[in-house]
Amino acid sequence: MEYLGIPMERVLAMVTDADSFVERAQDGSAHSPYVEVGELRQQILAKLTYELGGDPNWARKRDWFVAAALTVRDRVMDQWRSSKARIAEHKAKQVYYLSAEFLTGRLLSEALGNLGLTDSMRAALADLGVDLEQIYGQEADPALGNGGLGRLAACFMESMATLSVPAFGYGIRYENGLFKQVFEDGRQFELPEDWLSQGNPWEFKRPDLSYEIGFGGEVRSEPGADGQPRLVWHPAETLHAIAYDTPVVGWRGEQINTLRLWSARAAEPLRLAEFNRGDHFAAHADRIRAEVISRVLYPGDETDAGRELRLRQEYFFASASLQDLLRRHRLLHGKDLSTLADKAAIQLNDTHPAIAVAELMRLLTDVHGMEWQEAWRITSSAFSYTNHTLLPEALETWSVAMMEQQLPRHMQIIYQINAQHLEHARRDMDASDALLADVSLIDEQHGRRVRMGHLAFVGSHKINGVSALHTELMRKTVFAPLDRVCPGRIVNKTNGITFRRWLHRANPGLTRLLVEMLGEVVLGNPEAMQELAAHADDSVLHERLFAQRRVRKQALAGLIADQLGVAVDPAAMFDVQIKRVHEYKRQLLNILQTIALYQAMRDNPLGNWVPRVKIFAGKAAASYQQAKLIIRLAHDVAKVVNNDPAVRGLLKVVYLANYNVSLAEAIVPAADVSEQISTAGMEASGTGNMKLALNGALTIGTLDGANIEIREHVGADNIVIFGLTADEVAARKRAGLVDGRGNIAASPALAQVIEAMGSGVFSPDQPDRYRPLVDALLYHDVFMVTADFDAYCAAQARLDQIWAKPAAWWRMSICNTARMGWFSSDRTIREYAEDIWGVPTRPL
Ligand code: 26V
Repeated sequence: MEYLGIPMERVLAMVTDADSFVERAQDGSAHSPYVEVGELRQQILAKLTYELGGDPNWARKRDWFVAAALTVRDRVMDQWRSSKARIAEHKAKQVYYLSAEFLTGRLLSEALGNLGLTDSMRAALADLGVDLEQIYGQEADPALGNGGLGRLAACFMESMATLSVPAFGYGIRYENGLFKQVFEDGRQFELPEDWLSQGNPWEFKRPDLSYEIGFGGEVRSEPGADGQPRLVWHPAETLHAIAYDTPVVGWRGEQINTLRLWSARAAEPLRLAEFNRGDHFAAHADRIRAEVISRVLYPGDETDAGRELRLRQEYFFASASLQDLLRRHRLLHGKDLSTLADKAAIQLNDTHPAIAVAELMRLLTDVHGMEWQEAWRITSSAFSYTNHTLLPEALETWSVAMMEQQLPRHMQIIYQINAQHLEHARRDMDASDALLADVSLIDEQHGRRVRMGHLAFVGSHKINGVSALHTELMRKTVFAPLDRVCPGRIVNKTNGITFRRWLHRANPGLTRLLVEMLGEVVLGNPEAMQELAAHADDSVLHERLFAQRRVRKQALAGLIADQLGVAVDPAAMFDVQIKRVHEYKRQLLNILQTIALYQAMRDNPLGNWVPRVKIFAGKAAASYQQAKLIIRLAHDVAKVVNNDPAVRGLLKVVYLANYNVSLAEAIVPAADVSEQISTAGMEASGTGNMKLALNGALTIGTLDGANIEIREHVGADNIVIFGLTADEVAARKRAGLVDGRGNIAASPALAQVIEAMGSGVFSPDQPDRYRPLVDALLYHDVFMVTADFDAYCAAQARLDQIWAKPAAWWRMSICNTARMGWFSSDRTIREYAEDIWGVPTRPL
């Protein structure tokens, strides 16, 4: 086999192990963490022997992983302490990032990479007969998030440390993260995830950092110290939040921040009276009720079940985090809380921590005796809120009845906030009754519910969307009424990703090439990658990029073979859609096009088809039946297509199980095509789109979320855009144009696809299996799948044409990598720091 006339062996030989290259470049920096390999080896052995009670002759890979992690952790400790000391000394303003989800991914390679220790660690382990790459695989990938929102929080934590922004991440230490996904006959099943079962070498339990969290009970009017009556909350139930800290290592390890996750503990370990009576269940009932709060991550279900537990989770971590940051404030800046907003910027990652607005008011007024107006000034200056979705089902509301029952004092405070907010709207902004109903914190239409997005909005000085389009839609739709009565608060902060994880570590080969061609400057300043575009037509560069990609595709092909037993050709186009499964993300559109391609191949078996592998990965919420059916369809189509000799292996479909950060790290550098095909107006931003484009995949996408800004940066010639715009989608929905039958009748290809699906071609054992999907397409196609189908197929054909001309393909790929620098989360964090938080960042 050859490429551009060069034998494949030579092409592959151009690829060298590049980790070390990147790191040697890092070692040249001001902070040189060069460490004797021998010293590391000694420390690893000491950890293995004295901390794990192991024996180097018998140690398992897991033991070596833990020993290596503990060794790295020791090196982090001094920097961590000095980071904390620096903050105390400078009395610096701090960022508190409150998020129900942090999808950190594995930490060993990140810590090693950011400390510049990968090479030394590899050598030290090699001396001990251990392979570092295999050790990486021993680390559990903490699935403490559902998807984009959680991963964004992790990228932000890394960028804040890198830019020396003093920050705490506050969240929940779920004992069971997002479910583990397995397939049986193409059906998704959920198994409990168990990331802590073998221990977690990165975390420090802080039993000294424990706060009381109350629930329920009543509010009584009692005389205060001054004899005046005051409202006092007497919770019926009290439990404890205990801190577990994980260091967050920034690039080159200068600033170490803290991810502080809360775990719930019962106030009393057991009720002795019940135990002695022999009722062992009752003896433990309180403990179970308390500790279930940090037991499991909600998988974003739309079910009602467990709503109360979800509210308890949200209040639990919001309250613990605020009590903790107030304690820090008093410790560092004295008892005067009037300066709180000068020293603390509190970011609400979506509405999950929004109850914090009412909780801070309670703490400042009820507990610390501050005047209401002063407390409100501080609260609304300290908080800011990021919205991540406009989907109505994801906008949180809580029934007033449940709030009154669980958090009676907070309900009163919310009424009081609402009263002053509505008064302002009426008096100062001349709001009509209709507008007042729209901006009220209480939704009276659906049985009296508290609108948490409204609470977060009203309690914040800045509210941001996560892409230009999303922010515009926030202003025009969901938050239009609030924008009228509180104008100027909505700002845009387009998302970003940390290049350390998603380029330097996920794709060291490509990184090496970039450094070699453009210098080390690209590591600290990704905008410098722009220079690469000057080489977009360099055929030698094309060959080298091809070689890098090929290596990653071979590795992914190996993974696919191992997991699914399906052989895929690394020479084929790897066409990738990896994300949560949701109707708006339109995996179904991709599958329908796959079926159309399959049918065309069967009709013309000797056609000059571009070989393709359709690669899917992603989880559906456990209760989301339509999404689960889409997953099953992908499997059923795979079974038919992969086993049909008529397509001669030119089309393969694979669905990889249990998508998570680690799997993404394996897929992203191996992708040729990135599917970003959501119904326009529905994907707030997307961040997978950024990871894939950065690594040189060509995007096929709609004008949605950050795709629009990706197009602006990489250039319209270097991305394949198709489909209805957000305005067009909105107009169709307004006109009630959601009947797919017209679109299907107008498209012979689509009609044939739907006919096959509906008649059981892919489910001969159950011909009506896909009736719910077909019916939705025919009669209620709110996601515009049928409307966009032909345009999507034409866009896919364009990709085929480009693929046939490798020089054109690689030119486009280079322009993508070169111009994605702006999407670094360092840029995003600098914008938050400057426009929202008012904290300085260091230059890199
Ligand atoms: C909602 C719920 C509802 C209750 C149970 C748990 C749960 C968990 C998450 C959510 C909302 C998820 C919102 C989200 O992940 N949005 C994504 O945020 C990304 C980062 O800004 C963005 O790139 C994606 O476009 C957006 O879908």
